[in-house]
Amino acid sequence: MTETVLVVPGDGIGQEVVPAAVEVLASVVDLEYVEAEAGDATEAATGEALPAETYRLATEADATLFGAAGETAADVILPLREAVGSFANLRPARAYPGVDALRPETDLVFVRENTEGVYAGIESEIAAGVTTLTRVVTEDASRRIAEYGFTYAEENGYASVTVAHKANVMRTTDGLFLETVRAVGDELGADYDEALMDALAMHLLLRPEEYGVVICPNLAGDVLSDLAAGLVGGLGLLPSANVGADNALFEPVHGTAPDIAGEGVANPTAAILSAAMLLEHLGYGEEATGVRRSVEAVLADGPHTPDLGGDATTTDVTAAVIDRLGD
Ligand code: GGG
Repeated sequence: MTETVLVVPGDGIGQEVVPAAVEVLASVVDLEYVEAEAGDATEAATGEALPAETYRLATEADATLFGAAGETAADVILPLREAVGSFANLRPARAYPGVDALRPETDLVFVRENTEGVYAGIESEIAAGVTTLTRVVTEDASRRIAEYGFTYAEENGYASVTVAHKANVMRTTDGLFLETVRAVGDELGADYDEALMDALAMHLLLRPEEYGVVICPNLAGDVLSDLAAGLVGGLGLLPSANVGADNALFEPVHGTAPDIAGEGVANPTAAILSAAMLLEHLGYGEEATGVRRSVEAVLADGPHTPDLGGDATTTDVTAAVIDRLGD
């Protein structure tokens, strides 16, 4: 049976890097693609950022490849993650030979809680000039992300696991998160450290080699992974998987990059590496490894887009990745 992949490029450079990733996918496996709309431009044209049809297609597809959303991110990405039943957002951040990195020793994977925290979407204006936000943390979601994070570290050979939190200030919500992650760690006999997320930001910058898997609440995972992108050469390099029980959505960590959108010079690496994660999810492990190796070869030898100091276009880099698949 040919698996169906829903393709949602979204806005800005999503329109450039997602077709590039699909081109790479199409050159390694035979999949069926269904394209759907979402994002700022869709809202401007139809009044809805995420049409019901796009949501439905995401629930039915075997996997979704998403690009980026700008101002409508909360109306698009959060429901799409929910459509695939995602509870974990996996964001690997590693340095590559050939890419000028602030910290070449970086090899991190953020395992980010993907359903609640301050991204639960409960905000109000309770009076003129006074706004509130409700931070949701449940034992169930904390347990689920902890089990996923510890298991991921074990299965992927990461010796270091760190639990990021701010339980000294958000005593009730992060208190429950930390207590639950501790309980799971103890049940699994896992070895792990705990770190206050603000101090962790500094330590990741100074000594990333001391860290491996970082289990974190939703907002912390979003922020710390962007920090890690800065350690390895930029957001153009970070893929991600939004993992559910049996469905998943894959997207580059970067957003729409309006400053370069439409110029044809966006780095497709993050989207292509997200496509490699999608291949793995669909059971094409060998093909996923082939795509990763090819991306690594191109990062090592070029061509490079301007964010990595080169003058290549998105099309040049994509063609080079496809060309090196046979190496
Ligand atoms: N492809 C990622 C994207 O569109 N990022 C924009 C953004 O605001 N993301 C928030 C999140 O990942 O939770």
